[in-house]
Amino acid sequence: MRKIPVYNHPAAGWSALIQSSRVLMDYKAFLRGSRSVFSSNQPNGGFDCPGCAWPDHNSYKAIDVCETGIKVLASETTLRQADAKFFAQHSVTELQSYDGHKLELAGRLTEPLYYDALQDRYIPISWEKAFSKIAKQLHKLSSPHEAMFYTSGRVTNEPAFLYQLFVRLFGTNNLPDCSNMCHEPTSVMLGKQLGVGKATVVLEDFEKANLILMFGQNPATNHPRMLEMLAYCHDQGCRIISINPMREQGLSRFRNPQKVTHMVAGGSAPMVDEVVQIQIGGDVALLTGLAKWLIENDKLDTDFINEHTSGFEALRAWIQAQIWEDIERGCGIKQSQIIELATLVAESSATICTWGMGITQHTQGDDNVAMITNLLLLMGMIGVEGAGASPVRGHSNVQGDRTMGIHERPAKTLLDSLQSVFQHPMPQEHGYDVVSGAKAMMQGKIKAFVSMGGNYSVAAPDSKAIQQAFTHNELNVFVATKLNETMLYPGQNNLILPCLSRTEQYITSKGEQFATIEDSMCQIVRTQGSLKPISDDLKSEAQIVAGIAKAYFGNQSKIDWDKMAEDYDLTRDYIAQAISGFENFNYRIRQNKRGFHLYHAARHRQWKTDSGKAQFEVPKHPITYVVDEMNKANNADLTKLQPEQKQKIWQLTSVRSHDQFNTTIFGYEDRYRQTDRRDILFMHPDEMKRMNLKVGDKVMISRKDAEGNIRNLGPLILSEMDIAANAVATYYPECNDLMDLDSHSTESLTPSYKSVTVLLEKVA
Ligand SMILES: Nc1nc2c(c(=O)[nH]1)N[C@H]1C(S)=C(S)[C@@H](COP(=O)(O)OP(=O)(O)OC[C@H]3O[C@@H](n4cnc5c(=O)[nH]c(N)nc54)[C@H](O)[C@@H]3O)O[C@H]1N2
Ligand SMILES: Nc1nc2c(c(=O)[nH]1)N[C@H]1C(S)=C(S)[C@@H](COP(=O)(O)OP(=O)(O)OC[C@H]3O[C@@H](n4cnc5c(=O)[nH]c(N)nc54)[C@H](O)[C@@H]3O)O[C@H]1N2
Ligand SMILES: [Mo]
Repeated sequence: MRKIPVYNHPAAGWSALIQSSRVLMDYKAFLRGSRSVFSSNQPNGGFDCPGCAWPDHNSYKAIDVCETGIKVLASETTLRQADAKFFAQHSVTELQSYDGHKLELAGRLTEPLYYDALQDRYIPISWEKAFSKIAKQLHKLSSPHEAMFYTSGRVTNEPAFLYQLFVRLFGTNNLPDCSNMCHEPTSVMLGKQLGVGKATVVLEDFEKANLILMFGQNPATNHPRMLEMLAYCHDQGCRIISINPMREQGLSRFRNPQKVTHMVAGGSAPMVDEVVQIQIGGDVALLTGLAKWLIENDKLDTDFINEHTSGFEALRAWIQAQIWEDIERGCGIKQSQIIELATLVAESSATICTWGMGITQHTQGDDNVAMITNLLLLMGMIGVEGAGASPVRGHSNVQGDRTMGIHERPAKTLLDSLQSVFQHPMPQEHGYDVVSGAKAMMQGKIKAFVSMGGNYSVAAPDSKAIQQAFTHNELNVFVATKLNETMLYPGQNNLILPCLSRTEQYITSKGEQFATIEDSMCQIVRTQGSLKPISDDLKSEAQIVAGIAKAYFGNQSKIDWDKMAEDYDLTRDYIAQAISGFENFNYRIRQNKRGFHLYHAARHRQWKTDSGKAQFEVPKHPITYVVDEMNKANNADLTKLQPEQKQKIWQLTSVRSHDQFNTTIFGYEDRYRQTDRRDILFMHPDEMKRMNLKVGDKVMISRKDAEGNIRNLGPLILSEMDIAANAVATYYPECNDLMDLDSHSTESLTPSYKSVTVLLEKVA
């Protein structure tokens, strides 16, 4: 086997700091940015980093921030301005030709804008006129269900609560959000199996774990602050296993910016003991193998199973019916290696399973989460110290937005509660999620689109078709900090409403306001910006919701929207009444600088499920699902082909680079994967050799979508990567036109971004 060149500088450490200050310089944000870095994620006020949702560590360090956080901050605190002058110089047609990075460099939005079709430009409009235009268009709709209100997970709790309240009083549950594309399988399956769709662990559990199984996650790039915790766990003797088709370089060594010995003496800590290099989409098969061995060797926590669970017999029967040959074929891992791993699970008294997008973004994403939860239940690993389920969320407040009621399929209890607090009937019928909403827009059933942050068309599959659909809408509204592609496909009325960012001060008639977020482990913490806003013409997201609500309802609304937007204490008092777990919100958020932990029944072995017990779930797809799909596409059984014959069909996954935050592209480099461009296709060198390909070759990839249409992506440049055989990877979001809206997980409807079967062809 050929050796793959590895990134041999430890993750984080000096190179990360140098890299981040380069970004700060690039963004002309150094002064604003470096000031904000030092006040982020600090226990004594400051703001919660708008990067990822990993919790703040308790150790009160000088900086609890990371390279990604610094880039996100630089992007937010930049002095570059996409102002009226910028939009006068650039037509929308011209801006359509910009890539994500070039749009990002345009800078912060500074004043409200509307699209003038004659000039093909966005031009300034007053806030008042903007609100009344929106209200007029919303009134024109023949039903509130013709409007859709998207949210991206950076929005803090208080404005999120006001936003969902406005949308429901307007009359619809059309509240898709970025969760639909992210951890929805987690929320759905943990909800079904444990009664709470959230992590059962807190940060301190990591310190007590002796085995961490990390499924489909790349924390070195996406949750760098998690590395510090992993390095600590590793130091304590905890075993850390990464289950991933890619050997992610950032995980092999880590230099801790908080440790003088690491930074000065050049030390570093290894982090991952072993990589189980699974086939894409092979997690259910691997987990089935683990469960099979544990069941057959009497390694289960039978007391826990008897007392606390339901559905064990059905799961056991299903698992026993699975044969090792299918298990190996389904995950690409040998039985002996699976048994080694199962032995570690059996010996561990405290196991945590963490997971990311490598688990959720599959057709069988719900099954993946169900099998992880099943494993934890088999071993009695819920509700004990040092153990549990740790889905790691992406956006910094994606979990909180859901708790605040941003949900297209709201629980009856939430609607009843809102109804009683606000003395107004709430819409009962389920609304559109990201996938069904995009389809509805294409069919003309949605005529108005409002987004609270995010970049809907680019983040979702079938981007170009969604962008076309936008051009037919009667109204498109974007509440945002930065310009992005979705704003560039105008329909009849289009407005960009610029908002304050999290790093900026929010001062109202009631004084300086702080907001709150919920991290990935259910901790509610406060966040307060300290920078002077980039422009005097910005409003907070809450003020924008209030402006739209007042313009729409006129004096018919019993709610004093302005008062709630200007006084977050008042909003928090309503949240305390309407949302379970937030009793005495204003008091508790001030009691402790680290905020408070939301009550999580499953942590206490109370099961708010249909059966009243923790629930085992039998997977809905065969464990060889992905291999079968590839075989179907190849029209032959791959395993029976000679290696040189099985050349054309690949399983494609999409990943994030070190220089991006979702659709925001900071630059073209991906430090740990050693590339400096984004039109890349990663492949194992052995596979390249087998296929007569070499690094630098150009390839096109294509696939047949559910409707039988051929979709293409490329040309892409081949690059080496230690990745499983049959697997190739490229960067999100540029690949999203290859993806279609019909491939998604069963119940949670999350697009299958992490496994699509593709054909590969070399081009000149
Ligand atoms: N710097 C940076 N940080 C971010 C973001 C960002 O874009 N940039 N985005 C934020 C958001 S919203 C999110 S959701 C998180 C995402 O954080 P991650 O979940 O770490 O995201 P991805 O880069 O999509 O990569 C997931 C991993 O899954 C692996 N994988 C792919 N297919 C499979 C499979 O079938 N099985 C298994 N076991 N693994 C598989 C890939 O090799 C990759 O290592 O990060 C957040 N933080
Ligand atoms: N192929 C593929 N596709 C994917 C994924 C994948 O792994 N592969 N991952 C999916 C995942 S996990 C996610 S979460 C989605 C992300 O989908 P989104 O959340 O929709 O996308 P972002 O790129 O995070 O949104 C960035 C935009 O948000 C706005 N913004 C930034 N900060 C603020 C703020 O403070 N307030 C407001 N109002 N606006 C702000 C800016 O205008 C910026 O352009 O993408 C999904 N798409
Ligand atoms: Mo995400």
